[in-house]
Amino acid sequence: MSWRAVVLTLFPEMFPGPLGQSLAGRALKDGIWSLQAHDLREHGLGRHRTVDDTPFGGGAGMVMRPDVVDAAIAHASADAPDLPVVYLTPRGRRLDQADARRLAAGPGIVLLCGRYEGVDERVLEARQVEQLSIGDYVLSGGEPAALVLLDACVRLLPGVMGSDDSAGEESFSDGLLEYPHYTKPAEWQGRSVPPILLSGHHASIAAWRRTQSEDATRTRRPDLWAAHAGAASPDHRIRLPVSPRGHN
Ligand code: 6GU
Repeated sequence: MSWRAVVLTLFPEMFPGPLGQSLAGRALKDGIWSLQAHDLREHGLGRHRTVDDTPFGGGAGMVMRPDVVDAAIAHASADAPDLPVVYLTPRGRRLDQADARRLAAGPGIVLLCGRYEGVDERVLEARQVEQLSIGDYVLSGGEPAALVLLDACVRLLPGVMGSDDSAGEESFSDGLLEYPHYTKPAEWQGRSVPPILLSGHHASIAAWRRTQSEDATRTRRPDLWAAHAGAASPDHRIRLPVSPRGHN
C-alpha cells in the first residue's frame, strides 16, 4: 500500500501545489504516495456552511467549531482508520527530522489545517490529535506548514530520493549541519575552491568536511551542537579540561 496523505482544509486548491513538482510530484505520479485534499466547508453547518464561531470568553478572531472538525476527521478516517491525525499550529511542538522519519515510516497522515484563531480544544483532545509547528513565526494558516511536513516525509519514502547516498550525508542525519559545497569553475570571480577538495586525498577531504560541519553547527546552531555533543559522549563535558581563560 502506498503512503497516504489526507489534508483537511478550507483551501483545497492549495494542494498539491509545489508537491506536484520535482521529486514529490514524480513520486505522486508513480503512486508511491497519494494526496487527497478535502474541503472542511463540506462539513459546515446551515445554508452558509458555517465552520467557525466567536470564542467563549471573548477576544479577537474566530474559532473552528469542534462538531465541524470532528465530522471532517470522521470522514477522513472512515476508509483509513489507522492514520495519525496532526493539527498544524504555532502552539504545537516544533517539527524535527525525527518526526518526519516517524510519520514517513507509518501508513500516512491526516493533516488538519486551521485558519482563524484556531480550533476548539475539545476536538483535539477527543480525537487525540498531535499538534506540530514548523517554527517560531506566525503563518496565516496551516496550509504552508502542511506542505512543509509532507515534503519532509515524502522524500524519505522508499524510492523517492534520486540518489540514496544524499539521504545519509545531509544536515541533521547525524545532528550536524552540512559542510559547504563547491563545483566548477575551480576559480570564480577571484574566489578559489578550498585546495584540499582538489587534492584527491579522500581521507583528508572527509576530515576537512567533518570539521566544517562541526564548526558551522557550533557557531550557527548552538542548540543543535549541545544536543549533538551530549548524545555523542554523555561524559564528554565533565572530562574536558577547562582552560584558565574559559576558552573551549
Ligand atoms: Cl503549523 N501554523 C501556523 N498558522 N503558523 C505557524 C505554524 C503552523 N508553524 C509555524 N508558524
